[in-house]
Amino acid sequence: MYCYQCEQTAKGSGCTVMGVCGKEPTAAALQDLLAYVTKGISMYAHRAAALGTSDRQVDRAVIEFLFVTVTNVDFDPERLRDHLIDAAKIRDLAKALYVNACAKSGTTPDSLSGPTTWQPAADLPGLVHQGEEVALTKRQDRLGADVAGLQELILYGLKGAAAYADHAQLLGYEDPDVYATFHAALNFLAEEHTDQESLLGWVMKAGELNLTVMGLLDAANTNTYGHPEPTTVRVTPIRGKCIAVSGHDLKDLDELLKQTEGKGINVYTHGEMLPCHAYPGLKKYKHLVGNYGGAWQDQHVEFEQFPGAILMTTNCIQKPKESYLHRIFSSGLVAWPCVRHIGRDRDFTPVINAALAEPGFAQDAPEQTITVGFGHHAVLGAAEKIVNAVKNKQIRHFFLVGGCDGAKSGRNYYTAFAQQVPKDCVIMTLACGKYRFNKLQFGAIDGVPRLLDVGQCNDAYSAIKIATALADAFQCEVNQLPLSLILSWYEQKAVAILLTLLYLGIKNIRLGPSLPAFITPPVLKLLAEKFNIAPITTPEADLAAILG
Ligand code: FSO
Ligand code: SF4
Repeated sequence: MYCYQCEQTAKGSGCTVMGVCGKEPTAAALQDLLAYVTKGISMYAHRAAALGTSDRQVDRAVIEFLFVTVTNVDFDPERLRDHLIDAAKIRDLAKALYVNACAKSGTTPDSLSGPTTWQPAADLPGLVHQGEEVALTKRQDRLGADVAGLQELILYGLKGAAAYADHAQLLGYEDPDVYATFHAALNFLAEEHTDQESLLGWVMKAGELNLTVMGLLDAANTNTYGHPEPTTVRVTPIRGKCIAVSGHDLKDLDELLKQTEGKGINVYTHGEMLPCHAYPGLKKYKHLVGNYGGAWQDQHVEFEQFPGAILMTTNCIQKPKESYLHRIFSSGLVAWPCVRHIGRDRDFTPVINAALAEPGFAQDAPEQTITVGFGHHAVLGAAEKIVNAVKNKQIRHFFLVGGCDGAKSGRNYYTAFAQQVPKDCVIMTLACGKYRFNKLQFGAIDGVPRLLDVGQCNDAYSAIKIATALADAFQCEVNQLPLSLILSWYEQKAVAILLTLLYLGIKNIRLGPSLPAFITPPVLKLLAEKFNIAPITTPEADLAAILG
């Protein structure tokens, strides 16, 4: 196997024997094959779209197949095999769509090769072999590391955007143009273009696509559950039976809350579910009692100690320990061998029964709370106050300290950075990286909290809206605002967000804890020249450089 798509990749260069995330070579090969075949589906769908026809089943499947291959989503060879069998059927559907559209328009279908001609092997070892044949290393040998790295940069951006598109789709929000752009991008990758200019062009287009997708998801979330509002969340347990819900899927949480109502079970958010407490449509449930634990990488310890059932709705799942294997469940596209899966009907009865069979928390812990819910609607509602505070020099600078968390020790940087931000500066944060400092006390500046939790990683859209509105208020460019972005990345959703920021022309981003292995030195040089993107150094040096 060879995989370098996430930040924790082995030795900072690539996982070869086994994924640091727990991905085994079998699953890695099947994921490589799924990504390859998905490109083939899009080759047909892209051509069909050019002739004015599309198929929602094809569109949605492409999004799902990409999401399946995101880090920490699907580790189960059996489930991956099922996806591949589906992929062959979807590919045939896409082909028929294209051939029929050609017949209608009187054109001759292109004769396509590569991933369009794939036929699934009869068994799992055969599929694994097919996956090995299309491994990234083969492309690196054929096209060189720089070109392959740029292709992967685009692919990872698409994977991240697909995760967000899938969440929006689950709430009924779709956009045919978005699907068409996914197909066009995957077709571009399938055709293996090698010229740097067109590759960089698609890097930017992937960022633009993700911006549209995040906007769609923002509309989906806020139209379905209302605009997040500043909300106090309990972060210590209370007595009683319990379920912890992790991941990013609001609909799963909503359905679980409906099904647990009146059952004497307290529901806790975990990880990226924390911002859900701020949505009127979710906070209305009295038994959504609080947030449990920290970021995803602490789950081995925290899930072991949690005296109830656990539901993983999206990434990031880690190999469950024996001690809680009987009470952890997956839903959506998440899969781990031996972990019980909740189907598309969202019948959470097994989760509820597992929670009732566990002891629950024996007593209330002393109450501690934090405040969440500073999405664009809430922050822009206070825009005048914020703008005045800047004009009066009460607020000197804004920092967006956000992104993913992870296990690397270098991630302490983000805690130290937040702690060292001067008292006349405001910190906005989002995604799971915030657990490094979101329980510290930051106080307020004239009623404006110094720590504003904007939401999940997908709520980077909110941060962009806030920055753009501030730039409008000050009649300047976003790059001229007293705003600095200090980002932490882990998986491909963070890559998608980074590409969106680059597409928007945002400069001077500081990125850590390490730089992506798939960005080769020549490409990094290019990005550094164009966007002045730089690795984090030390909180002291970075703060001094930013604030002068
Ligand atoms: Fe974190 Fe995991 Fe939200 Fe990621 S839980 S690391 S960027 O999947 O998605 O921030
Ligand atoms: Fe390694 Fe990350 Fe790939 Fe997992 S997803 S195999 S940790 S590079």
